[in-house]
Amino acid sequence: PRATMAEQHTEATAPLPPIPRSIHDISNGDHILGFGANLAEDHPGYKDTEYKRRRSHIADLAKSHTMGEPIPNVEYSAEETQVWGHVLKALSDLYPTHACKEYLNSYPHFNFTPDRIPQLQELSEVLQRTTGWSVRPVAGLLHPRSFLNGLAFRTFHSTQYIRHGSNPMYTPEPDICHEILGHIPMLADRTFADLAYIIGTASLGVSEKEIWHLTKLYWYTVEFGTVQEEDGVKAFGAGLLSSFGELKHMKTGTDGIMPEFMELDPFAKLPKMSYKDGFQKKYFLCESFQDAVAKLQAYSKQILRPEVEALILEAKRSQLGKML
Ligand code: NLE
Ligand code: FE2
Repeated sequence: PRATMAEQHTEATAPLPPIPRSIHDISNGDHILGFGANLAEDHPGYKDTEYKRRRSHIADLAKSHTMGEPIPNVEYSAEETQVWGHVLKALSDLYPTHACKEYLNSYPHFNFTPDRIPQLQELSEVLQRTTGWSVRPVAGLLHPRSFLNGLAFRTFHSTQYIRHGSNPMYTPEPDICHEILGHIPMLADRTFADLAYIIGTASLGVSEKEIWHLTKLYWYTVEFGTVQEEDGVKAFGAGLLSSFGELKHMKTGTDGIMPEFMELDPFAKLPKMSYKDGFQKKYFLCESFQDAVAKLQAYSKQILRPEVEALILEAKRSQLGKML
């Protein structure tokens, strides 16, 4: 629906928010949208007091972290490690046929094993060496503006707790399995990392309405994107790559019903995202990452604030300076 005159008026006159200049201008603890330790009634861990205690301990660890310091280690229990091992084993059977080339290419760098949950600090170090990205721990689902803004500073906000053991093949919220198996290997790929960076820079200092559209673009690419390869549709979105149930659903459907695939048009109105009601009904299918990057860049050009453009140039120059 089109905005009413009153809404258009507010949108046009509301002052735009300040532009963060560094990752230190973005908080990882002030804007948690839930999924911290306060679990909703329909969460599988709602009645599990031990699970809730763990979540709040791990959330506190994340809040205690200062950017630039090493990320606190989490001593995962045997039970938690078992959940990870279970998820990893199930997914690694699907990856060769369901994951995109870039994922399969990066995956071996990480040496994931079922008997140990990797620590964010070591993963962040691998990313710094490959694409220059960093991981920052976060207590729960961050406000979209803070989260997207982080991408502009090549920083990925990551949860550290693990999903409840009662449903390891699908969880509606991000958890350590989702971050590590879904996002980390993709962020080690240059073109994909660029795609996330473009969404990030586009989000700096823009209106709420624009943040909402960018969140959807992020959702349909970084979280649930698919790409056409010679031998079929493959997943590159982290929400697919970390869920055995949804990854299978993408390829073969559920109860005889196949999901829909649509071409990505960043300028079009994007479908509603499903958060809690299970698998996505529509996936965006990209020709290639390069193509997706070009499309997102064209969109970003339209909304990028001039101050941000200057900031990007400055960042590029100082990077070049470091390399020379
Ligand atoms: N559904 C995903 C999983 O089970 O790993 C998590 C998605 C988070 C946006
Ligand atoms: Fe995610």
